[in-house]
Amino acid sequence: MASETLSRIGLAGLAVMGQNLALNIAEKGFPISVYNRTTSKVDETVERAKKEGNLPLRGFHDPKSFVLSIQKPRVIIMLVKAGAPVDQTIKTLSVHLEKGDCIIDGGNEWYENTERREKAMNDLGLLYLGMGVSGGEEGARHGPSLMPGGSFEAYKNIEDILLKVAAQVPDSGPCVTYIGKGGSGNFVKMVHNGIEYGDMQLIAEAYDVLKTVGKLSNEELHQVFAEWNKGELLSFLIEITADIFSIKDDKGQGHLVDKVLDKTGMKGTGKWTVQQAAELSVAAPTIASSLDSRFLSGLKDERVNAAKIFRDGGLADVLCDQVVDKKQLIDDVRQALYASKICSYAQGMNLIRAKSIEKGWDLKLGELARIWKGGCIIRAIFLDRIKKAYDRNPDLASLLIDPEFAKEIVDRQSAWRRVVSLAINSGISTPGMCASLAYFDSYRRESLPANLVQAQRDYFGAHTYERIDVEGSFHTEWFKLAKLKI
Ligand code: 2AM
Repeated sequence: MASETLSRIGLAGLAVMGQNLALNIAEKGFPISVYNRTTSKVDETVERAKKEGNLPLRGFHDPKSFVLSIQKPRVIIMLVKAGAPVDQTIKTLSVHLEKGDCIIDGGNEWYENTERREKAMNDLGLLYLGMGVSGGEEGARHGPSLMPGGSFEAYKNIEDILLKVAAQVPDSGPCVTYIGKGGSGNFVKMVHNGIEYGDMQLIAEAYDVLKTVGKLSNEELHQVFAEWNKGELLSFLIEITADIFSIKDDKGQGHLVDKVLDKTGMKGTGKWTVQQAAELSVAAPTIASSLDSRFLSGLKDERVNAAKIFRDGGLADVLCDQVVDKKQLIDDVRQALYASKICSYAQGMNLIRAKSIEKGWDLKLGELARIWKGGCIIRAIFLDRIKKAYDRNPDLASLLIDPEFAKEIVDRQSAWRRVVSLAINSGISTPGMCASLAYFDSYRRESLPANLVQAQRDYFGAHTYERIDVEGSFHTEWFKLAKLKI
């Protein structure tokens, strides 16, 4: 095949994300070959490429001709289900690849799988990248946020493509950067998803307080969120939330949101984030509370039963019948949401930093905030502030103590406490907002009651303790002393 007829890049795996990313790459002027195990999806993609402007995309039904249609060094992006399908696809493709060629996994893969595969590929003389892709269908088609990690050489081979296909943010550039070595791209994407869980939970709590305590209608909620989307909370998630409140039910009366079953699904990256937080001994209570909330949401039948038991037992929803000043409540909830969000991002960023230190990845937290400003689900104006905080001080121990964020929290803390207190007194759970506030209240205190826990540990387990006034490690026979006193 003459080199001018070869494609610049290949993409295997043509489900929603794969199809859209392939069309995006083709639209940016990079001839692309595509392949999928089930060939009907190949034909579907070729049809779409024709319809969407005769884009330079060619489909292949067999892996060999697919691989051979790509110019060397070959680069193939793979967007198949994480886990075993990735291994199977690598096997299918790699037999036709040659030294210096590269496979990029664009799925939500566990970072250690990427590291294992990178090693195995290296042994064959092949390069490997694990690339987080965020932005859903729309992002993949028109500009996602890309988080590539692994072989730097492989990254350099396709940097020109990635810079063009990624979301473009004015004054901030394309939403892609080389993340770091090994599985760092997947890890960062995983934490991004954990942060996304936190954001969605906090927004849901704001909705619950406004709806259940403030008695706001869906029309009012639509207006409130649309208004919030003009200020400090401006973000994709607030925008889509405003939209959701405006949609009428197509199968009956009222709004569709009220007909959606209150059970949240999940695919695993949030759980991984919380597991990693525990592994690394990093507190991430807001993200953990969002995961717990999804678990509890899944217990619909149990909750229906429990609601009946407590209603029959006399605990009715009367708690929610407090009279509140709507305007004040809306303003307070906005501030509580913003302050809670700062704490959630502080947790996510510290988790990434802890992993970066453990693995020697040398990740740049400010750069991550920058590439999340567009394309991805957590895109928000607020990320610019995070980037600036790390620009001011790359070694910032926590976003909470950046002078600007510290001031923002202090300015909002009265409203934040009012909302959380009101929710607690009304019997409305706000686990994310409460977790964020408790995180802040623990972090900002010079002294915690941990002295007592350490004393207990020394009492029953001789675990020793340190003193505030004398260096060293101490043990006390607490039991004997207590008995002597009697
Ligand atoms: P399919 O269309 O042939 O099912 C998301 O499910 C994507 O992963 C689809 O493109 C799907 O291909 C692909 N996929 C899932 N399991 C796979 C496997 N074992 N081998 C190759 N591709 C697979």
